[in-house]
Amino acid sequence: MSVVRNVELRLIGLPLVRPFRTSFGTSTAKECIIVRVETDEAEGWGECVADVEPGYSEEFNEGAWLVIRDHLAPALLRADHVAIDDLDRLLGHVRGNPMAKAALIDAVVDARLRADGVSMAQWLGADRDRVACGVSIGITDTTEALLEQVEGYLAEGYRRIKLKIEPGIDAERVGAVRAAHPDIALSVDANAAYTIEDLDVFRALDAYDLLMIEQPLHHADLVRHAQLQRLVRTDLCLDESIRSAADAVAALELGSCRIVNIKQGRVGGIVEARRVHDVCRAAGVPVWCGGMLETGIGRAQNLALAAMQGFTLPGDTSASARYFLDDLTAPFVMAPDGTMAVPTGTGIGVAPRPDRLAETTLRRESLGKV
Ligand code: OSB
Ligand code: MG
Repeated sequence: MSVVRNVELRLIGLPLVRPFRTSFGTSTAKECIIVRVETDEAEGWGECVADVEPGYSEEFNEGAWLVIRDHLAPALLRADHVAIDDLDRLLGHVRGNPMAKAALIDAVVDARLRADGVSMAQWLGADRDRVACGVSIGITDTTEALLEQVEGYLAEGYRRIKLKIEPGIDAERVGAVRAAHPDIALSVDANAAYTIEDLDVFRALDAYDLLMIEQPLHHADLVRHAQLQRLVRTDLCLDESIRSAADAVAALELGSCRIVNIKQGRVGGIVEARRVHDVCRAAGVPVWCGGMLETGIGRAQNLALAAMQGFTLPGDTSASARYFLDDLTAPFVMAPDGTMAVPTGTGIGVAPRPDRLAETTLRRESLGKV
């Protein structure tokens, strides 16, 4: 148990090495909220995975900033003491907003673990010290440009290639990549851009021996996903649809997917992410660690999570260099065999480099004990 003395919010901006285009928009820079929590015992860091626009989910940076500043952080700053097991209760008066909650919860957990001298992977009971890495490739203007990126990432050692698709840029593109690379682990991610009316596209994708089709339909439509899963051979994987362990229970009971993408930031933090993992593992459903183009802070958390037993597929846990020329933390490097080391230091094992944090900070606000 500890006392939360200060919560500092920073909006930071980092240029991306290349634009990232999905079915819901294009990003040229990473802009996110970094939370620093100071307790009487230690400091902790968290990253909010929301973006500038509410395109992936309803959450977005400006909204998340207000929710954390005016509704979530005050609840922790008012409390006499805060333990990890208290977090759900202390923050439960705020509905939804899992990304905002995750940033704060992860920072508190990080501080707790640093004070206890335990790494996040240890705390999660993760036994792996390296994880297998995949890479997510944005929609490109041409098939040639896509093939070039695929070549480059394969040469670096990535163990799974995920292609973003959208209506009109799908089966043919995927077919071209599959023809060039008959044996690679390949998947696609639609970010909810299709409807059940697009069955022809999914039937066409069935021919390319994909590892999975990620989030084909609207996030709230578990029933249609179950219908689609019965109509295609390829495993469906849910990302946007799974915002809690309860969502995972519903999706698995309905048969809406056979694989789950776990993003701690999307489900409300590392504590809930662990519950999603446990639900899937008990059901024998493979999971993998998704990503939201995180800086080194979120990346460290993702690597600890991905080291858990149920994570049997390569994650979107790519190297810092895939996103940034100069990360917020020391760079995360992938070995030529396509694996990355799980941080071993206490808590998430990394912290922002003070100079890099200072030069990327766009706005800052400090909230003291009330
Ligand atoms: O749907 O998995 C997604 C990035 C931003 C928003 C949503 C998604 C993604 C990715 C990139 O696919 C994953 C990563 O490399 O961090
Ligand atoms: Mg996705």
